[in-house]
Amino acid sequence: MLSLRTSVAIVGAGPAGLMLSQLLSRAGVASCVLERSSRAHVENRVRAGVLEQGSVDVLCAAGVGERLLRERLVHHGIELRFAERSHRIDFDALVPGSSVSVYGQREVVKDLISAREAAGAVDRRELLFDAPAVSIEGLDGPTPTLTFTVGGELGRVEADWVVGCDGFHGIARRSVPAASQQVFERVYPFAWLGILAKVPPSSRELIYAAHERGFALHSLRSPELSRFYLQVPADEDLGAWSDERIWTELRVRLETVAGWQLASGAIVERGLAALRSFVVEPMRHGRLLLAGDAAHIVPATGAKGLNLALHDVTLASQALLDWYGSGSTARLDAYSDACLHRVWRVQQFSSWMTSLLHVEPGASAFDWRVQLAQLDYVASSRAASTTLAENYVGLESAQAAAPLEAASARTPAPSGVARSAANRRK
Ligand code: RFL
Ligand code: PHB
Repeated sequence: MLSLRTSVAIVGAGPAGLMLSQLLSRAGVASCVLERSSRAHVENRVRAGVLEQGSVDVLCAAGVGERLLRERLVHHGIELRFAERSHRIDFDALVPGSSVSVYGQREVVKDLISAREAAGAVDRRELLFDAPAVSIEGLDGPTPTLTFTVGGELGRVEADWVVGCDGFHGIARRSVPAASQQVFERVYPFAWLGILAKVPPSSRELIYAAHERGFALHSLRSPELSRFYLQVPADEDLGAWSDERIWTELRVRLETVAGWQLASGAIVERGLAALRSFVVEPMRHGRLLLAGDAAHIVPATGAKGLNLALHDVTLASQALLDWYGSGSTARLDAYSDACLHRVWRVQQFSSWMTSLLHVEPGASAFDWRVQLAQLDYVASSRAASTTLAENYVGLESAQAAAPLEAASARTPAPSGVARSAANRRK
């Protein structure tokens, strides 16, 4: 049996787990990350694409921003397309100075793994791939223990703290008795078929299109790579979608504005993703913290999951560093509430964006007219456009960009990050 001892044992090397280990390591706290899949698998998963400025800032502060700042595409707006109309949500005009960055989650993960590797984490067995955690014990005592397998061998890690960053299907959340958790969930009756295509984007900004046949999204990855999504039924068979059928359906839903044409190209990756809203409360149990998709899922329409995961681990690292620095448990005690405050705000925005843009199966002609009226309101009212813009760019960005004279009238910042920054200034 392989026996390891560390300060913080982290389950999962997605963006949450990797970022937490990076933040702890830069502050001199040791961690051990166990990842079920291979490094190649983790580095090649195609997922999120949109980073809030707050996420860019934390990645830069963690020393992994160099390639991000060089290669990201900075976007100052998105396009809403519906009823043969196109409407731009102009972030700059609505939330002065705000923007989002288009940079693939796969690149964020590669950057984090490179940084951990350069710091010697792989050589020192502080980052293990192909090492699924199989059980977590002793959460109520001072030395929780993780059991895992690697290369057919059994291993154990003893730690002071365990952080479950193992996504929706991981074991961390399940290692807590069901009676100690409250679960809130909504599963949507539709899914997304996503493709990555070798074709220059047909638009400079993301296009969110509501169409009677279902939602479509034109996103981007680079000047040569485009990302697209189509709303499909929840039980859709990917095999039923030939390349030709995908491009035809994208054209039907996106080419609704006079003169605009969609360029097609080779599809290099495709997959189906369920849409789900999920929250588990609380996000801490004794010596276990949950972070990212292990604790909450938002439907991808609002582009928020990765941003929320980075926010959680920023708070988790601050709380753990306080504990290692001064023994204070104040931020550990506040961790769950501080995360959940933002999680519920983002749940509200993401489910609102989803209902605004998708067609519910069985929706009537009346429902569709009401949906179009709501889209028309979002497009024509500055207040409604601003609501969308400030949620999309991230609430902190919106508050940071607000005029100074409004600052004193502002209610206290809702997130734990903002709160803890204020505490430090006192
Ligand atoms: P992850 O990325 O799921 O990583 C969890 C890791 O844990 C590992 N694991 C285990 N390891 C060891 N032992 C075990 N027993 C384990 N069980 C699981 C897994 O192998 C995995 O490596 O969770 P994390 O780190 O919390 O990150 C969350 C994000 O991945 C997720 O929220 C985003 O991808 C969501 N998302 C988007 N978020 C955005 O902010 N902006 C977007 O534009 C955006 N677009 C998207 C998205 C998610 C999508 N899909 C596929 C669900 C678009 C899509 C289509
Ligand atoms: C993506 O590029 O993968 C993406 C962009 C915006 C979303 C969801 C996914 O809302």
